[in-house]
Amino acid sequence: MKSRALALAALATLAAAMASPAWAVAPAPLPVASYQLSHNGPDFYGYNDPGTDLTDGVMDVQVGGGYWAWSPYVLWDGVSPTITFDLGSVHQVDHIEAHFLAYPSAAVTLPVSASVRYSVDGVSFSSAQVVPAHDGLALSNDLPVTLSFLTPGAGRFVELTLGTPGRWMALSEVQLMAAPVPEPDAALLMLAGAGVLLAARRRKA
Ligand SMILES: [Ca+2]
Repeated sequence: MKSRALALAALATLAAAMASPAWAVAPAPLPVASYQLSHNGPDFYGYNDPGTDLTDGVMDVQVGGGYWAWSPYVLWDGVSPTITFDLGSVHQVDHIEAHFLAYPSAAVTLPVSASVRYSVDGVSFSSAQVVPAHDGLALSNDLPVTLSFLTPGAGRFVELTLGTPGRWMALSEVQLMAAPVPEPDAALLMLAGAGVLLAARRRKA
């Protein structure tokens, strides 16, 4: 009796979830095969990038002011770097999330703009979508800041250019977020699974 009540409760929850118009897969980061930098960071204190810093999942680390503690970040001083990501195959990108650290007393702030272009073949790129990076955000020292750039497009290659604030920028991770897609198949599969479970419990009882 108890298991039947549980199964019915599970079915009711499923039905409620399916009735919701928001039944869709939340945007998730697309796996990046590799990326290239137009400018790598300075080659001291780990300010540069061995080639994996921006996609290794390590982000929003606080540094406590120690030079070596900045090594999860790629730092640029007075340049506007272009980062070209290779997704391995063509994907639809909804928006881009870039994880920075602010440290205003050390002249580490945020980019003033982001410019994004897409390409299928890595040769011919779409025209640039330029967005302001932030809107007068109040910064404090050792503050992780995630900036979200709404620059949707499709391509295998995604080129992101960060407009320099004039001095330092510190970037730990870039996430290319997939466009959300409805997945009715997953809901049907779950419902079928619940039905099988309910039938099995009925046979047992
Ligand atoms: Ca990282």
